[in-house]
Amino acid sequence: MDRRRFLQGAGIAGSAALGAGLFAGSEEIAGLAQQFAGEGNVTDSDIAQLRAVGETSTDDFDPYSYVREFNWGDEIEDLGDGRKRRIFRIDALDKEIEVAPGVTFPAWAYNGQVPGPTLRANEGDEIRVEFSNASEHPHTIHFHGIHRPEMDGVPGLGDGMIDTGDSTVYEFTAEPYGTHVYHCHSTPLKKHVHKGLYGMFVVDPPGGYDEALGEADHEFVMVMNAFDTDQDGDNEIYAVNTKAFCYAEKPLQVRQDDLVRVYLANATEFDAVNSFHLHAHFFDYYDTGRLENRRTWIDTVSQVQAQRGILQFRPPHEGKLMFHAHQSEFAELGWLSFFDVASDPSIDSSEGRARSSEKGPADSQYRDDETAEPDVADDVDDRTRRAGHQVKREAGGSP
Ligand SMILES: [Cu+2]
Repeated sequence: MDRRRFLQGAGIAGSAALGAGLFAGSEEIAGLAQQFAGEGNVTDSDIAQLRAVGETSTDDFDPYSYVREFNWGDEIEDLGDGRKRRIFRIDALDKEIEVAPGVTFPAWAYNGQVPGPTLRANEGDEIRVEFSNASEHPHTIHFHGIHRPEMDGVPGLGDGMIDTGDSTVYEFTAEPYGTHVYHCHSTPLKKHVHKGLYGMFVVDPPGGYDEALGEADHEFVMVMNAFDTDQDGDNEIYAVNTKAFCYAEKPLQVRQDDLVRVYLANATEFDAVNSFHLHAHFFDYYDTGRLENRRTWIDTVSQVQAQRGILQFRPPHEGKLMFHAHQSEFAELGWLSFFDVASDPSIDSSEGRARSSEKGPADSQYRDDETAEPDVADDVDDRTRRAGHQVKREAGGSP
């Protein structure tokens, strides 16, 4: 079915004046984006043009919580040498989820959510994942990282595919550090991933990402995903974190000059590539979350399926800061969002910190100074601040 006709049929309206289905066309996006970038004076009706009609439901899954949540272990044991054993309990189940207002998708979900919970550990921690399958189909959990083959969560190795009602345990050391993903590896693979069985697995470097990259004011998890709601092998809805346009409807709150860190992954099936484009500013990117895989000062990054990395920047201006897939079609079909940058320091942006640092690197003694690269953090900090101040001076009209 034609994607736009589908969306019109689904009752998602866009800018009537522009005659588009769900969303303003790409030229209009550019025009609005320019306006947003230059003025920071976006009105509510401007924003309304850039999202689905109807309200994002948070009953089945709350993308506003998910984006800041890290699970450091459902149970944590101290191994006595500075490391922890982190025990995660994950089940798979079948669940209907809402991917846009009024549009549902029959998902298979880890712990009843798509994406699954963001698991987090320090490099060297022992990981124990207790997996049980309450779904009607056989599933696995395949973790990216270094581990023995029988812990790989693929058919034919170890316990292989876990049947309905069965369970297994995956045990491995959290290595190497980086931003990883986990997903089901049952066959047919494409279907099992597309149905929603994926999530992020963040392994901090020695000392933690804050020590390596500077103390973040916000850590956001963003999984780019898409849904084939009419089962024709092509996606109808695109998003970060499942709900089309959710962060356009309710932008992510940050403050001017805050250090924003985004853990980004691509879980999109059926399309070879997805991307993240930030408006009106540039960022540093660390592919796979590795400090040595650094690309400095870019504004667009592409990821193939399962590719992931860290984006980091400090917004220099107050106002709405747009970000979206630079595949215009994906943006029009739901993968478009905003940061709302406030200049008011009284706005509390500490929630993300409180959640992300809980049980985190601060309570770990596990360090390996030879691999720590604190210089990167200073460098990033200096450069982002310099750039911000430079832009501010230009905006103020002084030489
Ligand atoms: Cu599966």
